[in-house]
Amino acid sequence: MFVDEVIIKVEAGKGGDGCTSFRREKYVPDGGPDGGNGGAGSNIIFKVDEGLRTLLDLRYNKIIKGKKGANGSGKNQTGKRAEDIIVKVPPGTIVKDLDTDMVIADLTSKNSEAIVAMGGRGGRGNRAFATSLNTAPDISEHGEPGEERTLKVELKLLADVGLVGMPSVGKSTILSMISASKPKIAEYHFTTLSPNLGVVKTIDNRSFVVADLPGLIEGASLGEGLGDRFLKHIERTKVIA
Ligand SMILES: Nc1nc2c(ncn2[C@@H]2O[C@H](COP(=O)(O)OP(=O)(O)OP(=O)(O)O)[C@@H](O)[C@H]2O)c(=O)[nH]1
Ligand SMILES: [Mg+2]
Repeated sequence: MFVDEVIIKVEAGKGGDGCTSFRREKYVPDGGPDGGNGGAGSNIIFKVDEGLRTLLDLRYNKIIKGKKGANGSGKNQTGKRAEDIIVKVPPGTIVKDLDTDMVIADLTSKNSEAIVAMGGRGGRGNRAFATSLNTAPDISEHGEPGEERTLKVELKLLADVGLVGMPSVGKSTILSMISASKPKIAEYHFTTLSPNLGVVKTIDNRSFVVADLPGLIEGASLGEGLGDRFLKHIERTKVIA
């Protein structure tokens, strides 16, 4: 199934708590503060996977949560930072903050990635609070909460050429002739319900991507036929045919 718009919640990990601890050594009655800082919580990262073509996987995942960083401990040990959560998305994915409509990331190129929610900073341990006036602080911080956001994730296919036309004019047929793609072809209208992509190889060994779209009819902008929402996929093509 082709899914090109998903609303999803992301909650990055909370930072680990700082630690309150004092050095204990034989023959040293008053050891100094040695509580370590907490580790950072997981970032949530979206990363392009060239093998993906739809946002389908995200659809079953209404909420993505990061892990908490480890707490600091005595002997000035900093807690381990939590591993980042990597979410794979298809090339052409645009991530917006649902509340502000601001674009957080536009993931077009191979291997591009973006942090969509930042993990919380670890809290400071008591060692970090030591000053010349207070050499034995018994305070430490909690870790900060991770960033929480509701995202609108959209996919705009990255094709070089988009095939646009009335139903049953042979758009899918053309794609099947010039590329290895095998779209459904039939004599009834609206055979194609979601975009098909095909890679066309030229004689001089270059290639380009063609998108075959559903049929467009008069009144599509008012919702006739399959509507015109799928036209967003040709916003970025170089050629519309
Ligand atoms: N006679 C003739 N028939 C064709 C030609 N190209 C395609 N067809 C036939 O026209 C019908 C529709 O072709 P499709 O490729 O499915 O058309 P489409 O534009 O993708 O249609 P939708 O996906 O429904 O919008 C099929 O039965 C094809 O076999 C052509 O050049 N000549
Ligand atoms: Mg078709």
